Order: sequence, then structure tokens, then C-alpha cells
Amino acid sequence: MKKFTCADDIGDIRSAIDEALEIKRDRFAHCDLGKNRTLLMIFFNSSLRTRLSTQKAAINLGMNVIVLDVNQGAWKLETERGVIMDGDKPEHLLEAIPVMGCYCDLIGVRSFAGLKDKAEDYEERVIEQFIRHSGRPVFSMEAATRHPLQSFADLITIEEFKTVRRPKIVMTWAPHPRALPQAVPNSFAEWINKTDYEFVITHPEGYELDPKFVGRAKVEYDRDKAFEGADFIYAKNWSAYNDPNYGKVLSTDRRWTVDSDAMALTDNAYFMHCLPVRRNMIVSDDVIESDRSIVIAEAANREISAQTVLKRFLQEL
Ligand code: AN0
Ligand code: CP
Repeated sequence: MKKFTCADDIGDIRSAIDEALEIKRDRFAHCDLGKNRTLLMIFFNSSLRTRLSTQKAAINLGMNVIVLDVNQGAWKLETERGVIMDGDKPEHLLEAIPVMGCYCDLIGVRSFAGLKDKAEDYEERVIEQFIRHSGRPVFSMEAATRHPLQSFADLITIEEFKTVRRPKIVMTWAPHPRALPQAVPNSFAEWINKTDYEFVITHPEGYELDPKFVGRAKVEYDRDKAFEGADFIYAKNWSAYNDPNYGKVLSTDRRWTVDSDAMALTDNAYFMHCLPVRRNMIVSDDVIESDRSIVIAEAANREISAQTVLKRFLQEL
């Protein structure tokens, strides 16, 4: 693996999940694989789970880890080529990236969508520059359009909790006060589309995702209908994708909050969310606290998805 930014980079999904479950059974089995290897994690945006779980995964493999919060203590970085740098940014990404590459064997990058310029976001300008200029293998810790370590952990979690071979998975939009990227729902759809699970996406009109990610999913605008017979409810907010509303909040309608009445329509479904989650916007207190909520197990599997990906990189270094 030279990079890990999308579902295709992991290859066969069945063998990836099997490898992850094997790692989960003994997460210290490869504790020497990362000896004298250094992981550099670069954060352009905040994180709790990704930061901790990826660092823990690297430690399980015997790696050294360096973490840089670009917005805390580093020089402000210019990202556009051709800019006359007479403003507040003393360093250009085009020098910073190869310099970062000098100090490590592997680089993880978190860089969210700006939600202003759709072309810029969907070209994945920041992480693509790391891939091109760092001289190191690069993996996404959530980039502009995808969050593959999250989706991989989601699939591992579904594999652990499903009781039928082909569960019905429903991804539902839910309200949120601020504009959020489409990365998590895009990526979840991309990974679920690699399985043969029944897959339904439900959202208010105007929240259609890029058809490239929706793929074979059935889009159902009637949320109650979508929830019928569901085995897993995957809640997430995202901002509008389609022009002219790209990156905008079109609705904060709390009838879309996942509450116990909505969950009662399902086939006793499990509730999933990548976290962080705003209670009583996305999901009611009672649903997230119920015994059908598997959000903590899902977060725990972030260590496992990260370790599987890091192990594959290390084996090829
Ligand atoms: C981010 C998002 O929606 O992409 C990160 C989720 C893992 N969420 C927030 O910014 C609240
Ligand atoms: N789910 C997830 O990626 O969480 P963080 O933003 O806290 O890393």
C-alpha cells in the first residue's frame, strides 16, 4: 500500500475485516514490526478519537509517534502556489511537506473540507500534495471527501454485531447547527457499497450526496419508510453537496433527530454514529444511552482499523 485515502486502497474487504479481527484477538502480536519506525500525524483540524486511536495503534506495533497540530505552534502555512507571500503566512506547504517527510517513515493527515470551493475540496488538494511531495506513504485521518479509517472501523463493528448475513443498513441525515463536511457519509457509503448488505440512505430533499458515493444505495426521502426493518441506523449530519448550496445548512429540522419513536420503526436496530455527536440534535439521550447504542464499541474499533492499515504499511516499508 502506497497510500490509504479511499476504500479501494484496502483491496478485498473480506480479507481486510478478517485481518482486523485477528489483530483484535491479539493486538500485540506484531509489537516489533514498527521498531525504529516513526509515524508523523499532522492535524489541520481538531480530533479526539483519531488522534488517540491511531497513536495507540502505532504503539501496539512498536512505532515511535510524532504529532503536529498545525494550528498550535507551527508556522501558518500558505497552500496556494503563485501567491505573493506578503501576508500572515511565513511558510509554504510545498517546503513544509518534504521537510516533514524527512523526519518520519509514514504520514497521517487530517485536513477537512473548507466547504467554500467544491472543486478544491473534491480534488483533495491538501492530502494530494502530501502524497506528491512528502516522499512517504500517506494515509487519511479524514480528508476533504472521505474518512476511511472511520468507515473501516464501522464495517468491523457491523461484522461483530450483525445477526443476519445480509443486514439492512440505513444511513440517515440528522440535524446539526453548523455546516459539516460530506466526508463521513461519502466514505461510509463507499465502504458499504463494497459489501452486499442492503443499503438505504435517507435525508431531506436538497441533501443529495455525490452519486459517485451513493452508488447502489436506495435513496428514500421518507425517513419512517427507510427505518422500517433496519438492522443498523447510522446517523450523521452533512451539509449540502449540490450547487448552488454547496457547504450550506439547509435545515435543522429536529423531526430528523433519531429518537425512540424513530428507532421503534426498525427491527430493533443498533444505533451507530462516528462521534463526536450533539445530543438531542442528532440523537436523543435515551437512544444513545440505550443498550442498542454501539457508539463506544464503534469508537474502540478505530484502534483496530488504524492498526490494520499501519501494519500493512509497515510490512511494505
Ligand atoms: C467532523 C465531520 O463531520 O466531518 C468530524 C467527524 C469525525 N465533525 C465535526 O466537525 C463535529
Ligand atoms: N470519529 C472521529 O474521527 O472522531 P475525531 O474527530 O474525534 O477524531
